[in-house]
Parts: sequence; C-alpha cells; structure tokens
Amino acid sequence: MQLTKEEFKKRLERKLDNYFEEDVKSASNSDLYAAVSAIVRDGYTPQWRRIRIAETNQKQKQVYYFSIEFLPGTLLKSNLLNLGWLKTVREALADLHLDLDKIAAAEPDMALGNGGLGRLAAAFMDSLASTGYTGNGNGIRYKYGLFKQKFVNGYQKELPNDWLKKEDHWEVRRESKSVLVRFGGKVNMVDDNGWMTPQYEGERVVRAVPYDVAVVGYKDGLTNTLRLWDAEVPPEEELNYPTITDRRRVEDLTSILYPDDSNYEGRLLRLKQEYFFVSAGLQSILNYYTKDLDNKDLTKLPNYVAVHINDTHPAMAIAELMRLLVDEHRVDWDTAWNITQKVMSYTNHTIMAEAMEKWDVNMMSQLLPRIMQIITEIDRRFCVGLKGHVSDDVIERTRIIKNGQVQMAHLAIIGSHSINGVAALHTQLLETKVLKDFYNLYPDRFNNKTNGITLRRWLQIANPELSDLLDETIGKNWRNDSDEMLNFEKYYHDTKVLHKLSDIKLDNKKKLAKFIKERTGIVVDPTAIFDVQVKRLHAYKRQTLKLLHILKLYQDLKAGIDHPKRVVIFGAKAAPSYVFAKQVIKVINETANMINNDPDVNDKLKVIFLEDYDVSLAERIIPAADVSEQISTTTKEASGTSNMKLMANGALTVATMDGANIEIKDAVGEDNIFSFGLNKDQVYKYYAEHSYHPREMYENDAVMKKAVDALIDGTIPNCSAEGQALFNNFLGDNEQFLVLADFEAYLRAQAKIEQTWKQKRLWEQMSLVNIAHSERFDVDKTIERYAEDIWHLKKLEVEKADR
Ligand code: NBX
Repeated sequence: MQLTKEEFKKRLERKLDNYFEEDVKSASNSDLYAAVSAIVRDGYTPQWRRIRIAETNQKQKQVYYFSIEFLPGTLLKSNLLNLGWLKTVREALADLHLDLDKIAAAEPDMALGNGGLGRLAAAFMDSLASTGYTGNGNGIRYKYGLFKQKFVNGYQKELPNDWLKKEDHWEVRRESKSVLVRFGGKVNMVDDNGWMTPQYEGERVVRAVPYDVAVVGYKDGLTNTLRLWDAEVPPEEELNYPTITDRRRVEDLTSILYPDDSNYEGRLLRLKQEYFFVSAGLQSILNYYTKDLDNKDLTKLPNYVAVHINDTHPAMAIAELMRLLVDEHRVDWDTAWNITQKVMSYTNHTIMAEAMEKWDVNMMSQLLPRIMQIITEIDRRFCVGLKGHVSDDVIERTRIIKNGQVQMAHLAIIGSHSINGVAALHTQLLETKVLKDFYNLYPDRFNNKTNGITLRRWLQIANPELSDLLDETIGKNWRNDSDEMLNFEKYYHDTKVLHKLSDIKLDNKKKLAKFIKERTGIVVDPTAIFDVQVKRLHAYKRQTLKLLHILKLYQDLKAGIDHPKRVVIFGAKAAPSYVFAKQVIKVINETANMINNDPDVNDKLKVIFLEDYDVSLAERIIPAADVSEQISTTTKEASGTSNMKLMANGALTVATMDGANIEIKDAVGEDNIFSFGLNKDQVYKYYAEHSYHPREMYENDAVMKKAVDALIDGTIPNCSAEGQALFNNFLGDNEQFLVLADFEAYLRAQAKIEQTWKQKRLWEQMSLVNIAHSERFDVDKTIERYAEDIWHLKKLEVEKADR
C-alpha cells in the first residue's frame, strides 16, 4: 500500500500528539522533524526485519564494508525518496502550510567522515541496498563528527560537532549483539591439548556495543544495515574501571573522528579505534556465521562473507581474522590464511606517500601484542615464500615490517585477493609506480573500480527542478535506470529545453545567492558565472591556483580590463594541524574581503568562502554551479567525486587530466570540458629530473609575477605572514604541486570559459551534454562491478516491499 497524503497527515497528527502533545500548528520544526522521521522509521522497520530473516534463510553471500568513516549527511529526505514517499510527504506538508525543506533542516548532518573517502562509503551503502545486494557497513559511532568550521578574522577555527546532542532518530542500539575487545597486557602461548593457545595477562577489556542504522534502498531495494560501534565499560568489568577518569578513557575511544584527510598523524588513540571496530565487526560476523547460520565449517566462510577494507585503516582485519580463526576456532594457519585471503579485498584511495599508513612496531606490540605476533608471522611467511623466487631487494621493498614499522598497505595487499584503485589513471599509477613490485608479484589481484556518486541525492533531492525537466523530456525512467539519461542529449538543438535548463540554473543560483546573503551579508549577482571549488583544502588540490587566477582577474579589473561577472565560491575544511592549508584559507579570506569591498571592482568579481562545507552545504552549492574547478596536480587526485556531482548538475568542468577527470572528458568529449595543464609524463619528468625551477617561470612571465607578487607587496591586507608563506612555497624548487607550471595554461582555459560564457546557447548545450553523460558515474554501476568482480554477490530474492 502506498502512503497517501491523508494517511500521512493522520500519522503526523498522532505522532505529534503522542510525542510532544503538540499539533501541526504549534509544533516546532524540530518536533516536526522527530515526528516525520518516526513515520519514516515505521515505514521501513517491518521490511528491515523481513530482509534480515530472508538473508538468514537464503544464506546468500553478504559483503561487509569496513570503513573508519561514513559520511551520509542527512537521512530524512533520502529515506523519503527511497521509500517512494518524498513527493507525497512534501505535498501533504504543503497542504498543512508546512515546508519539508525547513523541517528537514532540523536534522544534523551525520558527518562521520572527512571527505571523499567517507562519502564514497555512504554512497556504497545506499547503492548496495538500492541494487538489491545484502551489504553491511561496519564503522565507528563517533560521539563528535567532523569538526564545525568557523572563520575568525579569516582564520579557520574548529569547534566540536556534537551531532548526537539531540539524539539520533535513525540508530537502534542492539545491546544483545555486543562483543568484547581486548587491549594491552601480555600474551603467553601455552599448549592446550596440542594447540598453542594465547593466555592473556593484565589486558583491558572494552565492550563494543553496536548501533544499527537502516540503509533504505531505492524503490524496491533492500533495507540493509550500517553497524556503528560504541565503546563502553563491560558490566562484568566495572571493578576494573573504578574512577570516572578510567571510564572516560574507554568512552574516549569512540569519541572523535580524526580530522585528518591525508596527513597521517600517529596517535595511539587512532590505532585503538582501528582495532576496536575491526575486531568488533569480525566477531559479530563470525557470531552470525556460526550461530545464526549455524555453520561450523569455517573453510566455507568465503562462500558467505566478503570483507572489504576501505583504505588501510581497517587493514588489521586481516590479522584479526587470522587470530579469530587460529586462536578461537582452532583452524590451522594455512587453512586460515587461505580463508582470509579469499574473504578480504582492499581499495586504495591515494598515492600520496605521507598518507600511506605506518605504525610503530613498539606501539603495536604494547597495545595489541597478539596482533603484532600474527603480523610478524604473516611477514615471516611472506618473506620465506618469496625467497629464491624474486630478488632480496624486492622482498625488502614489499615486506610488511620494515625499519620498526608496520606498513599497513603491504598488509592489506598481501592478505587480500583484490586490490583496486578508484579511477583508471590512479589504478594505472598503482600498477606501474607506487605498487609496482606488488603488481609484478600478483598482477591478477589488481583491478580498477572508478568511483561513482549517488545520483539520487545529487539530482532528485538536491536539484528537483532539473529532475522534473528530465522527466518532461526523456520520461521518468531515468530515475530507475540512469542509462536513459543519455537520451537527454537528443535535446541538444531544442531551444525550449535549453532555455529551461538555463532558467533552472538561474533559479538555483538565486536560491544560493539568498543563502550567501543570509550567511555572509554579501550580495552576489545570480547572473554572474558561479565558479565553484568545493573539496578538502589540500596543497595538491591547488585552491592556490584558483587564488592566483582571482588575483589576476582583480588586477585586470583594477586596470580597466573587462571580464564577465564572476562569483568564485569555495567550500573547504583544512585538517587542524595542516599549517599550509590553514594559511591558504587565511589568504583566500583576506583576498575575498579586499575584493568584495573594493568599489572599483563593483560586482564584477566576488569571492565567497562559505564556512563549514559539509554534505548539506554541498546540496545547496552544487546545483547552482556553472563552473566546476578540478585542478589538482596531475597524478595526485586519485579520483575526485565532486567533479561527478557538479557535472551531473550541469556545471562545466575546468580540469587537469587527473583522476576521474580523464573519464569525464572521455564521456563528454573534448569539446565539452575545459582541460588544461601538465600531463602525467611531464609531471613525472619534473620529479625525476629535478627540473622544476618556478623562479625562472616567475621572472619570465610578467602576468604571473604580478599575481604572485600580490601575496607579498601589501596588496592583500592583514595576511603578510601567510602571503609570504604562500609566496615562498610557490617559488621553491621543491614545490611538489607545480602550481606555477600550470598557471599560464590555467589562464588560457579560463579565458576560453569566458568566451564560451558569452555564447549562451553553446554553454547550455555543453551543460546538457554533461548532465546526460553523468550517468556513467552512477554509483549503482560502480557497485555492480564490485559485486561481480570482487565480492561475487548475488541479489537477494525478496517479495516487493509493502510500504
Ligand atoms: O578518496 C579521497 C581521494 O582523495 C579522492 O580522490 C577520492 O575520490 C576519494 C574516494 O575514493 N581520499 C580521501 O578522502 N581520504 C581521506 O579522507 C582520508 C582520511 C583519513 C586518512 C587518510 C585519508 N588518514
């Protein structure tokens, strides 16, 4: 039975009355949010239970996606959409003079992730449920999500993100599924009836309690589970935690998400977090397998279970599964290793050396003595196995333990049957450069899986007007089958459709302009080019290149050289300890201040750096973008995903040939993207020959010199130290990100953007092509490839949901 408007209104009244003794007239948005989300919960709960039963009965293979980050954003509208209720509920609320968007805004973002990696994990959850695969998420229920960003005098300040303060309406505590996780102490191996068994002494025991969040699939999809673990003192251990400080130490384990998107910080707490959720997750999988499925034969585990390791943070799963199999279930080492390799698969998300995780052997031995023993044994056998087959150098380069450190990527590769990169170029670089030795050892394990995005969220939720236009032109079935979006290209010469497209964009830009006015007090002209760069702040992503372009535009305008009106919009958080990234934020903010208040510039150029970029803010910015800035140093951005979201919303991409930008170019064709900059061979040539001398470029290019000098000649007020830091960085021979090397090409690409902007029809046509071809990056397609090539899953057979 589909929900009707009348039925919804009845349920709403009842909930408001029961929960708050309020009615629709008196209830606050936050009360209304609680009531609507309760109705949604009632909508999926019966199916959630039914599916769990079906899974157990059908004993289908399931995937468990282990990720230290999940970044779903808000869930109300996406659950409504996936239940097929969004339109009905929106209209029913409107009948009651209520606005769904305002009610939904009362939901705090579930920001248990930093950026692309965490968002991808959330997208995969949605997609597994939507495509009909039983996939479970396994992660941490952080009490504080990614920090809230504030600007104070142009500097980034970080505030705690207390997202659970008002209670989360989606999670269900499942105390009966709790497990125990052990840390520290000593381990002695003793002979127990011929089996060497560990005996622990003086270890600390922590209780892992799961909180399950339903992942509601789209339309006739499944309802899967995202399981997030919380750390508590075990009731039977209370005497061992007598003081509040002792207890707090346990609770601290799941207290904060590390705000560290690439620069790796070696912290004991982080190591504890990694082991905690990995051990809890694997224990609960084995409990399910041996008890619920009543399966005693662990050699069959790979027929029922796939565990995916999202980046190296959960790589200890390999050692922990070995521990559980060998120590707890008494499986012999070789058999256990065989099982483990068949179960595990691993995705790499970066080639940046500093983001490759390594742990100190001493630290690991103290915190996780048995795990360290097992990793040592895996390493020993790996070396012994290769001895005589490959050179000793190769063994030295590929082994897990080196120079007193555990190389987590090596552990992940050696213990998995599949290793994938996240875009074609990235995978190619893994195979030929970064992980070349491993590729030579295990060529069959390597494969590419280009990332994807939840088109449902980025079109149907974030851009309903564009979605309606697609309905009107190509019919509604694109909502179920994204291939059909390609038909939109047939409207390339349709003036009416092109006009509509431009009206929709203008409308979205007006909404964003209003939001910008509310947030910053700055008025921007919605008819200007909205030029958007939204992503974490990182030197390799080169927000700095955009900054230099802004300075150049400013200097032109001051000198009377005209340009089309432009509003540059940034959204970006910097890791709190990342000094350079924070200096960039300060300089951009001061530059913005200077330009936005300069009457000479009038409203020809505005620079808006919106605070606290998160999924909800992305949903406002992305539909309003004309230009998508994807300007990383070629080879450095593994894939990127904001590039895909922006293209789906009709923005035109200015891009280096990096990560998935290359595949975007393949999809839309050269004429529908502004590509520029060094190619990968040129980048590697600079590195290999140490031939990058930016000072020469700067001295020989007057335009570049003028823009760069603005950083230090007092042009930009209030940031002389930070300006100097950027200046020094750009001109250093060891500047890795080659900002100045791409400057001129970038200006040319921007000049082309300006010319194209003046040809309104052409711009709309290019935009239309981009929208049509974004189907290629539908995450459901990515998931189908993981399911088939890596996890070997079949779809679960369930009766159609009765919602
Ligand atoms: O993963 C990102 C890459 O930079 C993107 O190119 C890619 O599209 C995306 C999804 O594959 N990596 C990323 O977001 N990394 C992290 O957030 C991260 C977090 C903690 C950490 C290291 C990296 N210690």
